[in-house]
Amino acid sequence: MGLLDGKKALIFGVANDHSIAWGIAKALHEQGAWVGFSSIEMLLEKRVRPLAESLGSTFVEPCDVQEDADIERVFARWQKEQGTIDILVHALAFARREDLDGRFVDTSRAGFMLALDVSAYSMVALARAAAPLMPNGGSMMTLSYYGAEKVVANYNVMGVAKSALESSVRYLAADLGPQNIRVNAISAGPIRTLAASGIAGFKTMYGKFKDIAPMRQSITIEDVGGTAVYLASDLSRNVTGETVYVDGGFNVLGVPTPDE
Ligand code: NAD
Ligand code: 0WE
Repeated sequence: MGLLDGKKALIFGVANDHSIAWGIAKALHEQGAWVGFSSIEMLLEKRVRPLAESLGSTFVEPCDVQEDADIERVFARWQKEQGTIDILVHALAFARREDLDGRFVDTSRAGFMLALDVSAYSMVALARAAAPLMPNGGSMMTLSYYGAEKVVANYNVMGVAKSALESSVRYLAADLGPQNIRVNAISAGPIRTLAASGIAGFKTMYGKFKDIAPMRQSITIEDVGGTAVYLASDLSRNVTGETVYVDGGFNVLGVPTPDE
């Protein structure tokens, strides 16, 4: 008996077994959901297909979220093979590396547009494509980060993109609520994933996080998976438009008091 027995989930953003999307996929599957995957083509055969197969899934479809035709193809295949969707997971982001360093004021027009297109608009596009496949309602979720609301050194244009993403979640929730579709964001604390590796300042921030966050431990993809199960399941009925923090309480701190 799982919390998600009989439900079908489509998950965007698995790059490897460190991905937050993978932590969510495992958790949803553990509760009885059937899971399908979409990722950028490059990663598909080597990384994503073996992971999908380990959960008994054959739905693995490439998609660059900057391409409308790609998005259309993924949902067309899903409709043909699975019919409906119960759970949509958006766990992807991208900004130019040079924009995650130095001063935000130096962000170029092209860099700003790229970050907002991939990291925020794509949620709107996926929600619009998924909603017609949710005739009996559903749950959509995306991943955000604290840099959306407060300045985090070097997060720069990604912070602006996450602000737009969290705001988009509220507007999507208002639009889709009447169709019994809920839309929420999970704001996760720092996790060592591919997207976090080699980023200026991530390592130091990641190291300090454990000493400062109220729960005094690092955040794992399994932690995020637990909240994803809650948001995907009926336990969170009537919860929509929210940003739920999985950050060990970091965001509630004003003046942190680390241990001696
Ligand atoms: P990850 O590298 O495992 O996943 C990022 C994914 O984005 C990859 O699968 C990548 O292929 C995909 N992607 C990038 N551009 C794309 C495009 N044009 N089309 C389709 N897919 C594209 O890293 P992650 O940390 O698991 O990131 C997942 C989400 O979690 C992101 O939204 C990220 O901002 C968010 N997040 C991460 C952390 C962290 O510390 N790692 C914290 C909070 C939120
Ligand atoms: O959202 C993110 C990272 C998203 C991301 C990562 C990369 C790395 C490679 C977006 N675009 C790119 N582009 C690349 O070329 N996080 C929440 C993780 C993260 O990134 C930071 C952080 C944290 C935390 C960047 C600066 C400071 C803190």
